[in-house]
Order: sequence, then C-alpha cells, then structure tokens
Amino acid sequence: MTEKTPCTTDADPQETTEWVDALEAVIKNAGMERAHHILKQLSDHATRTGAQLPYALTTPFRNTIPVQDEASMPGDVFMERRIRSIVRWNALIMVMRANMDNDDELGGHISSFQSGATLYDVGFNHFWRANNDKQLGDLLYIQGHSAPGIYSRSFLEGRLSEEQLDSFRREVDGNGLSSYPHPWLMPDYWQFPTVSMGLGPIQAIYQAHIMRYLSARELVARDDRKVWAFLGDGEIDEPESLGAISLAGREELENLVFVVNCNLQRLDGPVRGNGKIIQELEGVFRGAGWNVIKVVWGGLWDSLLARDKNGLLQKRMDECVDGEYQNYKANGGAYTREHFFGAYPELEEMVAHLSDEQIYKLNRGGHDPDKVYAAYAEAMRTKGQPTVILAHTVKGYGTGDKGEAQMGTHSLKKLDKETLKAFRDKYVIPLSDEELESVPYYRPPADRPEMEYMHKRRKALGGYMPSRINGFTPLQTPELDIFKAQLESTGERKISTTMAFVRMLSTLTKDKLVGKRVVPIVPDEARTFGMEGLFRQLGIYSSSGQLYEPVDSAQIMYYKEDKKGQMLEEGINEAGAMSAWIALATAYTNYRCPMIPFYIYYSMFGHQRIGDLCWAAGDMRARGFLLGATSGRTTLNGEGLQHQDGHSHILANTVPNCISYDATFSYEVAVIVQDGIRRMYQEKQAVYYYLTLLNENYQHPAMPEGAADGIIKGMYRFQEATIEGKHRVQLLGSGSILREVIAAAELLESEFDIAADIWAVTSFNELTREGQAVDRWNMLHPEQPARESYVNQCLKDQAGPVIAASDYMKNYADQIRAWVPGSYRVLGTDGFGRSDSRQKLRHFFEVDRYFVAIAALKSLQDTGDISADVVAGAIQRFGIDPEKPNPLTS
Ligand SMILES: Cc1ncc(C[n+]2csc(CCOP(=O)(O)OP(=O)(O)O)c2C)c(N)n1
Ligand SMILES: [Mg+2]
Repeated sequence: MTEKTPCTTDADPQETTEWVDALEAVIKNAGMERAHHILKQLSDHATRTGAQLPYALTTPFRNTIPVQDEASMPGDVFMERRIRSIVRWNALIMVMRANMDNDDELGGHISSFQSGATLYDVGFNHFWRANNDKQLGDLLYIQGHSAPGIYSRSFLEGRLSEEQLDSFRREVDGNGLSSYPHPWLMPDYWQFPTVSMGLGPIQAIYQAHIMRYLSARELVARDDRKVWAFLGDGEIDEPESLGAISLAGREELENLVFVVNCNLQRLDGPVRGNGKIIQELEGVFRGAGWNVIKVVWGGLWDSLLARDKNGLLQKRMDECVDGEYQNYKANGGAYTREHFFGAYPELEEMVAHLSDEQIYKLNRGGHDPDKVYAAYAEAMRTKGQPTVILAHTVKGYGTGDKGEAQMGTHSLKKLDKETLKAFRDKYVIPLSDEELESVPYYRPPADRPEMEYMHKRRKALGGYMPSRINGFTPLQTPELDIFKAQLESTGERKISTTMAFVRMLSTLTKDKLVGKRVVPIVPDEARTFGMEGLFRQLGIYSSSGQLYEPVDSAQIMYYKEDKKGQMLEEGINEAGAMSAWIALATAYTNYRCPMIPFYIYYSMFGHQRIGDLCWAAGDMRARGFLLGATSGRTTLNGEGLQHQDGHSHILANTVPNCISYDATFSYEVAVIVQDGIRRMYQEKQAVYYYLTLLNENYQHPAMPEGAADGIIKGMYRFQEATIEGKHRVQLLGSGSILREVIAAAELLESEFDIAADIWAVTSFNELTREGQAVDRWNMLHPEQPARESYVNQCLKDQAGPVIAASDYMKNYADQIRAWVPGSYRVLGTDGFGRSDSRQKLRHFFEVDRYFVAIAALKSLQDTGDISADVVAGAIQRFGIDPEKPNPLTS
C-alpha cells in the first residue's frame, strides 16, 4: 500500500495523508490481519453511528496481487515463449487451412485462442496434473471455441498428426478433430462439452461440489485436485454462468478455479462497451464469497504504476470504459498516447520517454506469463474459497490491424499474406516467405530444447492433457428379484408408480453390490414425490453437517443434514441438480468410480427446462437415470398449464442415446430400472435413461408371465380379449392412459361385442428407433430377406384395426405408424393443459375410455365392419358433443 488515494476532491489532503500513514504503519508493524481488524472495528463503529459508508465490493482497476507479493515463475521464460509461439502458429494455421481452397467453409476461430494462449500455456506448463495410473488429473473446462489452440499443443506434443490437424472439422471419414470439445466424437480426448455458452461454468461448479460429496462419502480420496473452468467474458451473460456461483462460495469450494478471459469482446462487439466487465465481475464474485484475483496489467506497466505517486494513472485507468480500452489496442500507440495518457498532461509527461511502439506494447495482464503464473499460484494456495481469475486480454492478440481488437475479429478465419508474415515475425517462426505460400504447420525437431522442455514439464505433471479415460470396471447388477415386492400385485392397495419407485430406490441403496453408488437427487421436490423417508434413512449431504436441531427432530423421518449424507437436495434449481447428476453420471470416467444417480423432478421441468444440459449429457456419455415424475398431461390434474407435461417423451427422444420409457405398472418400472443398471454399468453401453413416473394411485397387477422382454423392447400383450366377439380390435396404451384403454376394452366387449386385445406400450420411442433401424437395414440390403420390426412382429397376426392412446402428444404414439399393419388411429393430449379432475381432463383431451372406444368403433366403420350409425349412437350414448372444441386450440 504505497500509493495514496487521488486527492483531486480532497478537502483536507494533510489529514487524509495522516490516516493513510497510520494505516501503513499498522500494516508494517503489526501485519495485515491487525490492519484488517482495525478497519473492521472502524467500519462497525461507523455503522452503529448511522454513518453511510463508502461501501464497495470492487477495488481499483489494477492487479489484485501487488508486485512484491507475486509468486515468481520457475522455469525458462524463453522456452515457454517459444512453445507458446509455436502453439499460436499451428492454432492459426489449422483454422486457415480448414477454410482455404475449398467451398466447404468449415469455419473455426482464431481470435479467441490468441487472446487466451498465455492463460492456457501457463496452466499446461506448471499447474495441470494429468490423469495417470497414480493420480486423477485436474478437470479442465476449456472455452469451446478455443479448441484449435488445444489441438495445436497436442500436435506439438506428438499426440496429434498433421493429417489430423488437416481433418479439423472433417469428422465423417474418421480420425477428424471435432469443432469443439465433444467427448462423443473424441472419447479418449475431450472430457467436457463446453461450447454451448454457460454450460461449462455451471457444470464446473457442480463438478467441484460432487468432488467434495464423493470424498465426504469416502468413495474417492480428498486431495488437492482442482476443477479449472475457462470462460469468455461474453459468456458470463448466460444465466447459467453466474447462476450457481453462490453455491461455490457457500460450499467453500477451494477445489474450483474460474479463469475469465476478459478480452472485452464477444461475437458482435464489446461485452460492456460503456462499463467495465472486470470490475462488474469482481463485485459479483466477491459478493458470492469467491477469492477474486484481477490480472489487469502486464509487467511493462509496473514501473509506470510505481511512479504513479498521486494516483492519477490509476484514476485514468479507473475512469476509462471497455469500449475505450478496445480502441487503444485497435488503434495503436500514438492513439493511446493521445487518448489515454493525453487526458492529463502529467500522464502524457509520464510516458514522454516511450515511443509509440513501446506504448502499444504496454501489455495486459492476461498476456504476461509472470502475472498469470502468480495468479494461478495464488489460486492453488487459496483455502476455503473458490477462486476467480479475471484476466485482461486482447481479442485477436497478434493478428495485427486485421484482427486485433477489431469489432468483427471473432469471425476471423484467415489472415492475408502480409498479416501472416507479420504474425510469423512476431512469433519468430522459422519459415521463409516462400514456405508461407503453402500455409504450413511448424513443428520443431524432437531434440530441440523447447520440445524437450515441453515434454519435461508435462512429464512432471503426470502426462498429457486433455485426456479422457473411457473404460471402467463394470458393476455387477442386482437380480430382478431384488424388486420382488414391485413384481407382485398390490392387491386392493392403490399406489402410484412414484411410490413404487421410491421403494425401489430405498431397496437399491441397501443393496450390497451397488447400494453405496446410488445417489437420489431432488430439486426441492422430495415431499411432493413422497421421498421424505429417505431424508433420515440416507441423510442429505451437507458439507457442514447439521448446525441446528431440525424442527421435526422428534419425528422418525426428520430432516437430517449430514456430512456423509447420500442424498442430494439441490434446492429449486433444475439446472444445478442436472449438473450434479451429470457429474455423478460421468464419475465412472472422471473419478474411475461409477455412480448410479437418480435425479427425480417434475417432468415438465426436465427436458423442456434444461434440455441443453440433457443434450450435453448425451455427448458426455453420461450413465444414470432421469425420472420425470408427476408426468402426463391429464395425470397431474390440479396443477394446470405450466405443470402438465404431455411432451417430455418427444423431447427425450431428441437425445440419441437417451432411452425413454412411459411405464404404467410398478413391475414395468422394476424391469426397466434393473435392465438399465445392467446395460449402463455392466455392459457399459453409453446410454442414459429417462423414465416417467405418475402420481395417480391405482392397483397394480402382478407381472404377466414372460412380459419382461417386451417391457424392455417397448410393448407386450398385457391381456388377450376375453370374448370371441363379432369384430376384433388391438388397443395400445401407455402410462396412466393404459388404464383407460383397459376400461375401453371392457366397454367394447360388454356393450358392443367387440373383442379387444390390450397391449401395454412402455416406449413408443424405443419401438420407433427399432423400426427405423430395421427399415434402414432393409433399404441397404435389398437382396437379403427383409427383417421385421418388433411392432410388426407383435401385431401382424392380430386381427382388426389398431388404436393407440397416451397422455402425450399424438406424435408420440403416431411415430410407429409405419410398422403397424392395417389401420392405425392415435389419441393424444395435444394442447395446453389446465386444472381439473383427471376424469374431466381426459374427456377434454379426448383420451378417456369413451374416446378410446369411439376411436375403435370409427376404425371398424372405416374398415367396413360396422355402420356409421353404430358410431354415432355411441357418441351420443357416451354424452360426447361432436362440436366440442379441439383441445389443441382451446
Ligand atoms: C448458448 C450459446 N449461444 C451462442 C453461442 C455462439 N457463440 C460462440 S462464441 C460466442 C462469443 C463468445 O464471446 P466470449 O464469451 O466473450 O468469448 P471470447 O471468444 O471473446 O473469448 C458466441 C455468441 C454459443 N456457442 N452458445
Ligand atoms: Mg470475450
């Protein structure tokens, strides 16, 4: 604290100086802690007297770590600059080559990585420990569109070939490099998909949280492994980026480091042209309990700042907005002299000895390896708090007047010849002008000192990164009879599939084979789903245990928070709970500890609310169960339009490796869950499950003999017609509407002498995928005997038209039309939900037993089996108004 506050508006500068001197003396003689104590006392006293304090969460626009406290970087600065320069070069070249001499316009980004190169390089050289036999590596969430820079380093390390770099964004023929980090496409390399802005930060927070959860439960060792997340300053505007930072502060996640690459620009323009993104973020993160390290200025500013005795330079730094800072880098040294330093004659004087070139070169903190090293070292030392590093950089750094800090630099895909030459010169790449013609990569021979240095650094840190471990030791699946109770009839007792599921979950947690790995996750809905019994049984994970006596402590099922709690209660926060689920669902790779997470939520707030995370989970090869509870447009009756889900199965099916089921009976849930564990954890299939659960109570029959196979495939004959009948129909039903279908069969048989076979459809989605796969195979193998879809196998020998009804949009059941022999009619719940009784809703949405019966009769009319007046008579008898408005538009 050698500088003084600017005195421009100071009524009594001498008095101010005395106070500042007194403070300095305390710091010098008694230390920072003592100074902190005195300031706190003064502040408390002032507050008690009612004084308005100049309360600020931000500090001046300068580096948080004073020069004298900077940890100094070990190693060879020169070697590191060489490595970084070559990494920069190849990152640029691979994007240029992807867009050269072809009409494919494959795209890619240059400017983002060039702004962040030092931030990555210092991490790779000094901090990030790799995965290997002895250690679990640090977890890196890389800014997605900086991927070329990461590939470039791997190329230098010899992990990727020139051919592979040339296959950047050319993946179809194999061995290509994905545009962005995608574990699905590069399962041995990328760990986390981050390019959908905001998903990286929220996932990183929950990753760090789950890391603590797993060690608290003694499933993995608690060590100093860290989660590092790189974010763009523009990305910060995504609600997901900042939405969970208070959790990290509250949970004291010292294993988490955010690095925000503050190049002041996003895609279209400045992030905060009229303000200062670094200052804004400092306040936000500090308020959330983070350790904030600003890396604003590079070392070349140090001597100027040291000379800034009256604080005028600081004042100028504080008053300039980001739009101006962008201008200084875009317009060069003379412009900066005039517009930045020129604002005050004293400042102009201060830099009179510097050339324009030297002024231009006054560097920003994020481009100074020493400053970055000091910040990272501080982050590594920090205890009891997550750290955010706000690194000031220049977008398009090094790309000259075509790219550096230019408004459109984000979309820069190539440099012209002259700019490329200048780039080569700046980074001293040993390629001649002629050689540049072919836009070549450059990799020094293996025995060059910089190459040896680079390998040595990585060896010291345990190997190369990024790297993802795909394999894991399979789990042994419990036998189906673990769920014996759910396979039997409930007799007179009426329960919901949710209740049945909760019992299964409880049983699973006690299982010797997998019990410890089961993690129930709820977003403040446990009571809604009747899961409060698990609070006490499993305990709710809390890093601080339970510091209070819960108000319900006298009850058996009290609200028990516990340091070793098994259950996760993530609050009203579906995105957070899903991120926790993802961290657990990928624990098989990131912790080499397969976990079986069950995230249970209102089905309406799943794929619809957090669909992008569901998509990312597929990319990440997540393994686990999502449970969409209170599902069905007419089954969740009172809650109305925003709650009643009639489309989550349509959305679930958009994720290629999400297997989805709409079960009716508890034995179906049991079969699906047991088989899911087998497929995901024993057979190691890269899929995850979405299963809807219902809150309607009814009696459940025992599992029909031999039904398990059909339950898994998506349909089975639940019941054969009980009469011969004049005519016959095939009725299909799923979820709660299967029960209306069963009732409709009774109506048809008893009142119309029509025999009705009943099929329970557990997954129209799975049936569709299988049918499409069969069609595809048949198309490509015209000379082979055609294969038969499972739907066709089930229905081909059955007489009569087929009618399907579900509590989902008609499209859900309609998907299987191609494989249904003969006539097919579908009922579903298209339209906005509303509150009422289930009975009324099913009438309104036209999926109740009467509509199912009418649909069957109409189909028989269309096949010429019965006459129109029979159908019309039934419509009248069932009290259905034919002019009733269409629920789709009501
Ligand atoms: C959810 C989402 N919206 C939009 C985009 C498109 N996009 C990719 S990069 C980018 C700008 C990023 O700016 P910033 O976060 O500041 O990163 P920088 O490139 O400046 O480091 C945008 C809008 C995206 N990838 N994801
Ligand atoms: Mg940016």
